[in-house]
This record gives sequence, structure tokens and C-alpha cells, in this order.
Amino acid sequence: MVMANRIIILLDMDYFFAQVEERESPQFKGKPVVVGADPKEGKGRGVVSTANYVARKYGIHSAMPISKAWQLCPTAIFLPPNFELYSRTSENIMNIIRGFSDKVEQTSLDEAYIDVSFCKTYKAAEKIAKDMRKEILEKERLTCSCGVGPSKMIAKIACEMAKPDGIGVVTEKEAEKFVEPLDIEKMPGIGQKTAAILRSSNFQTVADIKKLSEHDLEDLFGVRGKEMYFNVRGIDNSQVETEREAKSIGKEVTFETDTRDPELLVLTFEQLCRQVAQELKEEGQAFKTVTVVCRFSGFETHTKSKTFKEASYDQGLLRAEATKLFLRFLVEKQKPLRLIGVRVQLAPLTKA
Ligand code: TTP
Ligand code: MG
Ligand code: MG
Repeated sequence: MVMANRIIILLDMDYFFAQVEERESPQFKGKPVVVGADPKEGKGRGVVSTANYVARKYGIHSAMPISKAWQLCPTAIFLPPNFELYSRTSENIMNIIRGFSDKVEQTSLDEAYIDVSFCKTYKAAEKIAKDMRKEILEKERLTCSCGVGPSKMIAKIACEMAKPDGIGVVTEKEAEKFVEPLDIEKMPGIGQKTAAILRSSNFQTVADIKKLSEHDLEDLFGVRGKEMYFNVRGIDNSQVETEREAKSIGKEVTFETDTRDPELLVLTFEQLCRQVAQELKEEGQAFKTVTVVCRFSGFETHTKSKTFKEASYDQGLLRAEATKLFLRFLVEKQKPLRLIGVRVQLAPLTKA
């Protein structure tokens, strides 16, 4: 019997927000369900948080404008998100998962990496994945999917492919061949921008990138390029991090010339708030602190922050508080601005 080096499971709930809504209202089962902003008969301005798999058949997906979702399926059941309910459910799920391993890294409300290297074999790891899925189904009446692999990267991709309600196992030996046919954007660190650069030189699949040397990739993408060299060969050494540092999400803009133009300042600031809110939403995370940074002419930099008693998902609150802080800057200092930024400190996902 060959002993495995590391074995990681990635567990991710299926259509999480929408599935919780189906559980609460069984009459929704089998019908298209969309959780997100109010569609206002097609005139709504927000986005889709998620949709169940019935609604996905109409082409509806996360982050799509809610007006578009309405066009695609006006008869769908449209629901506002109930974050409180999802957080409570998430906590229950994470508690179940922690019963199977001490080494758990929760990466969003509905997703966690579990290091089960103590299993020694993929068979035993698959059994753990099965048992976790069974317990979550029995106790929370929700389905999820699992990927089992030699690294976080492989576990994540295997899980995506197994969705919904499945388990995908890829061993260390199979990993390199497994990633070869995939689209380049499946690799960690290859987002839309990097993908566009690579595609313009006709690199479409992971196998295509293997034609580039470690040196080429490092020249193109720096440290990230070096990692990419290994990733496209099925190797990823990133660890399951049990102690998660308080993470923050922030956006900032430097103006071409220092400015006091009220329209430019306000519009830019609103845009920054929207970007931060969008990223928060995509990660399904709550925030506890809002910080505004202003750099004035002469590189004089100041920040103002507001910390809330409780973590919040409320994007309106984020915008309102950030704007208050920003207006205080504008009133207190008359100097032209060189840079403005908004940052939120995320609430820890796990209770200490
Ligand atoms: P995901 O796990 O990405 O998606 P999902 O659980 O809805 O569907 P899948 O079966 O493909 O895993 O996200 C988890 C939750 O986070 C999702 O239910 C809603 C929220 N979310 C947003 O609010 N906006 C987004 O853009 C994304 C991607 C997720
Ligand atoms: Mg999910
Ligand atoms: Mg997820």
C-alpha cells in the first residue's frame, strides 16, 4: 500500500443561500429560486447572490444583474438574502466539520478546507468526506459537495467538478494529468486579467502553459509566475491555515492630478464603496470596521475608522458610514486630494 503525503478535502455547500431558503420553504423545491437584490419587475439595480440549480438552467448565476435574471426567468421565486439565517446555518455546518479534523480552514460561509493527512490513504479520506456529507444532510438537511486531493488546489477543482451533491477524488499520482485539459482560469492566481494576457498569446489550457519555462513565467508574473509553474504540473504546496488572520478588503485610487473637484471626488468614492461591497458579497463575508484613507497634496496621509459592535453584511451601512468619514475629511482639510481609499476589516469567521 502506498502512503500518501498530504490529503486535503474541500467541502462546499451546494447553492448555499438558495438551498437554505428551500429547506425553510419546501414548497419552493423544483422551482427556480433566486436570492439577491429586489428585481423590481426588471428595474432593480442590485445583483444575484445565488440561484438554485433549476434557475441556473435559465442561465441565471451569482453576480449577474438582478434585472437580467428577471428577463431570463420572470416567474422565478426572488428572495432577499437572510444573512443571519445563513450565518447560523454556516456555524452549525462548521461545527460538524470540526468534529472530523482539528485542521480546518474556513474560507467563506459555505466552504472549508480540511486536512485529513492522518488518513494515510485516499480510500479512508473519501470515507471521511462521505461521513461529513451524511452528517450535514441528517442534521442540517442540506447537500454539499467534496473534493479530495493532495493539495488545496486539486481538492477545490475536484469539488467544483463533482457539484452538485457529489464527491470527486484525485490522487497525487493523477493530479498532473487531471489539470492538463482545464481552462487556465481554473488555476489559483489566474484571474481575468492574467488570463487575458495569456489568451492573447494563445495559451488556453493548463497544458498550454506547460510550454513556458519557470524562468519565462517568473519574468511575466513575478513570484506568482513561479507558483504557476508548479500549479500547472498539478503541484500546490499552500497549507491549510487554521489560524485565520483578520483579513481586510480595500480599494483605492490615485488621481492623475491632485483635486478638489467635488463631482470627481464623490463619484470616485461611491465607485470605491461599490467595489468593496461587491467583493464582500462575492466572498459572502461580514465586516466589522470601515476605514477611509485620504492622501492630500504633499503626501500627507490620514485615516479615519469606525468599528461596529456587531459584524454586518449591510452594504447600505458600509456606504453610509464610509461617506460620513469621507465628508468629515473634506470639511476638516481644504487641501487638494491625491489619493482616496476605502477598506473594511472582515469579521472573523470562527468564534474564538
Ligand atoms: P458559492 O459556494 O460560490 O456558490 P453556491 O453555494 O451558491 O453554489 P455552488 O453549488 O456552485 O457552490 O457561494 C456561497 C454563497 O455565497 C452563495 O450561496 C451566495 C454567496 N455569494 C454571493 O452572495 N455572491 C457571489 O457572487 C457568490 C459567488 C456567492
Ligand atoms: Mg457553494
Ligand atoms: Mg463557496
